[in-house]
Amino acid sequence: MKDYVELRSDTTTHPTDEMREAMKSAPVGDDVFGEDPTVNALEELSARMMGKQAAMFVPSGTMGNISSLLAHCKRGDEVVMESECHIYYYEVGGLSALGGMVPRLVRGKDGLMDPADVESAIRGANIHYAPPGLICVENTHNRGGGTVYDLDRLAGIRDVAEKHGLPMHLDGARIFNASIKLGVEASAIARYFDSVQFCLSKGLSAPVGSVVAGSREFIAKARKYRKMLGGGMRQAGVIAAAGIVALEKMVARLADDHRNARALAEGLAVIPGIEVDLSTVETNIVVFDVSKLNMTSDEFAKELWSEGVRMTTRPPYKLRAVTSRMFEAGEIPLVLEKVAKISGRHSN
Ligand code: TLP
Repeated sequence: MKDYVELRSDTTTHPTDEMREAMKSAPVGDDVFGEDPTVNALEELSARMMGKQAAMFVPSGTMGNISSLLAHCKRGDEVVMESECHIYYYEVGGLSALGGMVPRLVRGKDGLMDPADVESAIRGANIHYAPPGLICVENTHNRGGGTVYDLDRLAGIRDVAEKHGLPMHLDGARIFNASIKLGVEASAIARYFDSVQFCLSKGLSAPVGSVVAGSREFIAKARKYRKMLGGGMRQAGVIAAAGIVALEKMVARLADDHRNARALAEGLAVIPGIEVDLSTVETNIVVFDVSKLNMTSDEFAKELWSEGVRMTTRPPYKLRAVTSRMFEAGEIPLVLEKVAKISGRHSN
């Protein structure tokens, strides 16, 4: 019996029994010497699934993104990205603090950038300007509400990148949610990018880890930065083993999370005082607004917590619920009941 309903993040997923078994028996070696057979197997599998030449296992999505940015850009380069993307919003300013890069922000619609806006953000050779070095895209877009770029839009951004001779990096922390939503392989999304970072530790349920994929030359460069950042791991096969199970066994089930998110969002949308933009609920993230109840997100989340339901806040007035293996369809009525109870308490 669970003590509470977990909707804070898909990062809370525990490893499956099969992952724990695989971790127990994984052959290992020193990965800094390139000698861990399980890490090597995970990297080969990842490269294949992304349609790239090579891949690198990293401890976190944040390290995957910063190693990639460092490998693409030099100090003073401008990086074009969406104004609420994770790299800008939640990665401690690493691109500027560690890499001397300048974010050039493009406002998207629910996190999705228009190719024309990306093009307008790329600045020319004027002596005053920081030179553009990279275009970053986040798919699915976390703060946008798990929204998905369709392939035409990605192709449009790729055309812009090619016209201006810029590489493209994908923060594909949830690329498999996007691929399930679009009904395509992850490689069909990754093909528009020079580098891709994706997380094993979110909906795919591995306990730790992300992967960066790209050309052999790019990955060799990124490995150097991973080492600089302290991410050179040793017998990492014990965690990579769970990553292999994640990729082989856990992708298709993300559709369950999407179904649960949709049902949850539709239920929330009819509760008085709760506002949900159902058009953004494409994958496993539901964002809703409580401002009509004259409550802040922190106040609402605190009451919800004491009712046994955990969500994260999007201050000042929004909350985020993320569905994952830690949440079951059978819990939806309970969540709706608790939200309705708080809404009833604060409606007048
Ligand atoms: N996102 C986490 C928090 O950091 C907000 C979450 O709960 O959603 N890119 C994207 C799009 C992400 O959503 C995240 C994690 C990362 C990168 C970073 O991954 P980690 O947490 O492994 O460094």
